[in-house]
Amino acid sequence: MKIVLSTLNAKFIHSSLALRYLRSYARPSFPQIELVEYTINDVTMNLVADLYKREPDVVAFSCYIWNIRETLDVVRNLKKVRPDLPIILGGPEVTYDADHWMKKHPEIDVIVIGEGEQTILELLQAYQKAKETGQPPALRDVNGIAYRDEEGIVRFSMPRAQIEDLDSIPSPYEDDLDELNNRVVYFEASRGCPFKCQYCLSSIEDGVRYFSLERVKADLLRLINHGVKTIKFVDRTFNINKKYALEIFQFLIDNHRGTVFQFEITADILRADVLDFLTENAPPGIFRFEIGVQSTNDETNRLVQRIQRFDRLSRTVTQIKESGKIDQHLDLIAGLPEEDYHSFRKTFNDVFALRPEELQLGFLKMLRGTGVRARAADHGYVYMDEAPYEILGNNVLSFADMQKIKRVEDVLEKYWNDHRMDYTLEWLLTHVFETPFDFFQSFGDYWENQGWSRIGHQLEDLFTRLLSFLEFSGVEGLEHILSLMKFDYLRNQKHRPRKLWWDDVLEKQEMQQVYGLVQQQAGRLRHDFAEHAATQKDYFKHTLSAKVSFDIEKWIKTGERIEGSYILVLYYPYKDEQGNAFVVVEQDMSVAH
Ligand code: B12
Ligand code: SF4
Repeated sequence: MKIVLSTLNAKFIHSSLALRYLRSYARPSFPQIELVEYTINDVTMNLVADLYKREPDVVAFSCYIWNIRETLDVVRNLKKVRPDLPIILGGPEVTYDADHWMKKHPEIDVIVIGEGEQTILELLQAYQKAKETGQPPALRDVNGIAYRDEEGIVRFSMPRAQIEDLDSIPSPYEDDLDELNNRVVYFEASRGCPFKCQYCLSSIEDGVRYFSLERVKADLLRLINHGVKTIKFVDRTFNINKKYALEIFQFLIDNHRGTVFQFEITADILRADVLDFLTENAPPGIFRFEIGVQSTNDETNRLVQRIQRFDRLSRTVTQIKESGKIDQHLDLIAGLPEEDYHSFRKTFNDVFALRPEELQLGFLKMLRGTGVRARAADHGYVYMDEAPYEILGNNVLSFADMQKIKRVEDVLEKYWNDHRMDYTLEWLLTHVFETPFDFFQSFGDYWENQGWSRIGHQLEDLFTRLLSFLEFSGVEGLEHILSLMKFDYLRNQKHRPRKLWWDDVLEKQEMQQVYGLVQQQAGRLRHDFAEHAATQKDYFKHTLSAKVSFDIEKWIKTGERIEGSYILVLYYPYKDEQGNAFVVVEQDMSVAH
């Protein structure tokens, strides 16, 4: 029997862990099982044609919030050309409202509810038997599904118990590793979450189950040895079991070979000894933590049953940040119960104060099966009927407020999360605007008013647009801000930039004078810079100069701001770990310092 397991990933870079489990579980009985991954950007007709060509006896799709619409398009058309083909759906998006999906979409034959490994195996056996005997498949006997009886009425079989021993599922990463080249690999060490956050699907399952450490280590080693670049652990709260987490951290520290590992952790329960261990031993750039903060409003957290100690979370995030070894990505959700615009502004500022490398601002989605969706009326929620079920407002947050917050998100992504101008932003956020949120809000509003959200941008545009906003806002000390913008622009590029976006570029004669001064300073330059400053030709090929209004070099080293007419000289090329070397000289042609 030929079986096709398929899904539409959010982007090409992603891969489906669920399908790999299903395949490894069913393959001993069904060697002719094929796994086919598409993306949601593929054209429906191409997918239908590709699936048709494979001539499957059964096809099954893995369904999530990001692909349900496109999957149903494929399913509808596939059924038209292959009315005999049994179509099975599974995954979190169809698990919690199977009745709704079955009734609305007659082309679906079966929906698998919850964990899929044992269920798909039994289903395939039922179809195999049906094929052999010419009888209809005995779906009623397969636990954990919704199906149609002979009259076409939607029925539910007995619920399926969870798999107790996760090690009984063969590894999804035993072979076929070439399929994962250039992809993010998702990895599970455990299933389930002990917490009950009411907006999250992981709150519904009970208990946490673990794969054995031997199994986890063997799988990780195989992936590392294969050269996988990024492994993302999908464990809901990786650090829930301290001993288990520590052993995996230690194993990865000993064996990482440059692979990057991402974890979702709960920062306020990360124990002090684990934290000390990580900040001392983690190799820089190898681990990355995702930390859901969502809200710092106590009443909101109480309403969604989220237990969180923000003071502890802050201490953890700060200690990790100070170690400089692990990048942190913090998440917020706008639109949670009783969090109005002002409360969200506070949440944002509380979290921004920790200066995470990345801050992601999401909007509440009313996922099928969650508590917030069941009690949506209590807080006056209105939301999209179709996936992704994003809210359009509630009793304390209007649609207009949400649009305002989206404008914050837009510039936050472009400016903070992209780290294009860290020095400039830090200055603006600490010296110029009342709070970080206010900066992102007013800049986001300006961006929208200028119509920039409808057009693309190049790197220089990010600078000229910020400058235009700052001029419009009449901020004080613009010359210093402009100096930092020039510095950020020049220091972040691997190659000597061709385009300069400011007006006061140096004249040729000025540049020659600066060259003379830099040359005299050879002793305090990085050695490759000093070497290239030896001849004028090399020097001009490898440097770029800009006028600045204070001695940025001294300011970075000592925090002292000495104002005057200075020239900043950036040296290219960029050196990994060290970036671009630079020096500042005084424009009256005596050397700064
Ligand atoms: C990886 C991931 C992503 C990736 C997508 C990867 C991809 N392939 O394209 C990215 C980062 C893009 C992503 C984004 C989002 N995600 Co996400 N994501 C996950 C995550 C962390 C892992 C999924 C996974 O592999 N799990 C492990 C597998 C083994 O478990 P499983 O998927 O549940 O599969 C089992 C069963 O469901 C079943 N099963 C699954 N498929 C099938 C198919 C068949 C045929 C059968 C029989 C059974 C079956 O069997 C499997 C094995 O037992 C989960 C959380 C989690 N830990 O599961 C959230 C999760 C899937 N995401 C979720 C959400 C809400 C989002 C976002 C909307 C978040 C946001 N930004 O607001 C976005 C959507 C983006 C968009 N474009 O719209 C929700 C799911 C909502 C839903 N109904 O689908 C989850 C569950 C998080 C949560 N706890 O609430 N996500
Ligand atoms: S949000 Fe995180 S901690 Fe809360 S239930 Fe979901 S996975 Fe668990």
